[in-house]
Amino acid sequence: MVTETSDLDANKGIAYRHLSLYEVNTKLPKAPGGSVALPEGAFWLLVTGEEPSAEEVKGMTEELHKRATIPANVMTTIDSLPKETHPMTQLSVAMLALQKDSKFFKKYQEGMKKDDYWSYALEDCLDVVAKVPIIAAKIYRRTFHDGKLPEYDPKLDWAANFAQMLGINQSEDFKEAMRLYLMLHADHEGGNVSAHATHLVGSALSDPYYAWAAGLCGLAGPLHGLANQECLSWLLDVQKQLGGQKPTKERWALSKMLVVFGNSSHSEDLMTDFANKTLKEGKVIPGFGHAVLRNTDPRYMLEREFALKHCTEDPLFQLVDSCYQAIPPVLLKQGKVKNPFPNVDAHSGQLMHFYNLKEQNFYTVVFAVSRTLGVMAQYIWSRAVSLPIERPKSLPLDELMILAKKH
Ligand code: NMX
Ligand code: MLT
Repeated sequence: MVTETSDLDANKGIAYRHLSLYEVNTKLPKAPGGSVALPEGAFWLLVTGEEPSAEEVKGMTEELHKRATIPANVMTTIDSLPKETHPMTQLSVAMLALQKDSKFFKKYQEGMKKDDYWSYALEDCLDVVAKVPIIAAKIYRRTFHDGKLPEYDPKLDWAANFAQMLGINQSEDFKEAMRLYLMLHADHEGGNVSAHATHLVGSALSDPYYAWAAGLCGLAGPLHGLANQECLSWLLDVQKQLGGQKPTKERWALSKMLVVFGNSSHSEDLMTDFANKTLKEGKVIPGFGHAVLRNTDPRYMLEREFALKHCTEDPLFQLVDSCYQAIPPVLLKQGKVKNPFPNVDAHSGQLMHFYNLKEQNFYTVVFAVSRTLGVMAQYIWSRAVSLPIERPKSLPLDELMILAKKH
């Protein structure tokens, strides 16, 4: 596949336009007083290939504010869904409801020239990026709270406004955690399930709304975006096994020492037991392993660094930290996993939970808000360089066997 926006190295992790996530986080403009790169700056980088100035990021934020309106019929469509509908389903439905206003679709019907595809794709993609956090907040408020949606605040940046619209935590720290989260989940090259699905559907010249609705359905799978929800449930189950007792500092220190020093009493370690039990039940340990990465995910490491600054006392962070030490040896021992190390989903849930975003069913929607940046940047480029319809040849098994024998 050809993907302009980012490239995943098995050991070093994702690079946005050849900049590692650490470089992105250091070099790109921050919110006043903040220390985390603004996600709309990452979007600028992904789309243009150039590092934006503070002025350019401010311009991008303002551009998104101008487009941040949701037609009443889309809100009504969301409200017509039963509240217990999974938030990812609500988001996919909302994306299709927004499609009515696609500029790409309209222009195509009017006979748009091929050379103009990219510019109407850009229009739609900016609209989608601007609207998705409001839709996500709306889904959150109606599903888990009183349905009242806090006012949109155009004085805030894209991520901070999303954080405040969730209506659960107005602290600067939560806004900063949200900026980090949305910056680092933005893109993971073209082959991951949601980006690939978006690309595939877009290659039929379905507009960005149709394409991202397809991608969202892929992101909703437990081996992909849903893993952060699953991972937090898994961690909370471990916590429950502790008998509801708050783990003492000493307990965690001991647990880490046992692992670090390769103590043979591993099997007594709760995490190890729990991990083994999960494997015996034929399940995967969510948040560990990766189809491409062969090392700890740098997104995990950036979230860990943030947590070390902001929430080392959180029992759930201590649990995540113990898993970081305890689970790779269990997976290595099992012998079939190509990458026993944690991916980003092993940490994200803890951060959200710490800032009072505790409804796990919503976590994949937060991932989706961020990933909108990457898949939309990819869509613009796919139309700009006229990538063809994606239509791989398939073969029945017997023909493949014949081919294999020939080689
Ligand atoms: N726990 C248990 N078994 C695992 C795990 C894990 N975390 N990861 C891989 N395996 C198994 C895998 O199921 C396969 O088993 P089998 O041969 O019986 O089919 C075997 O190890 C080899 O798999 P790999 O080649 O290492 O991994 P693959 O590329 O097939 O899958 C994932 C990659 C990410 C789907 C897999 O590692 C996994 O299921 N991880 C847990 C779910 C998860 O964290 N997903 C999130 C990915 C990141 N994201 O944000 O989307
Ligand atoms: C992602 O961020 O999309 C995941 O790590 C999955 C992948 O890259 O395959």
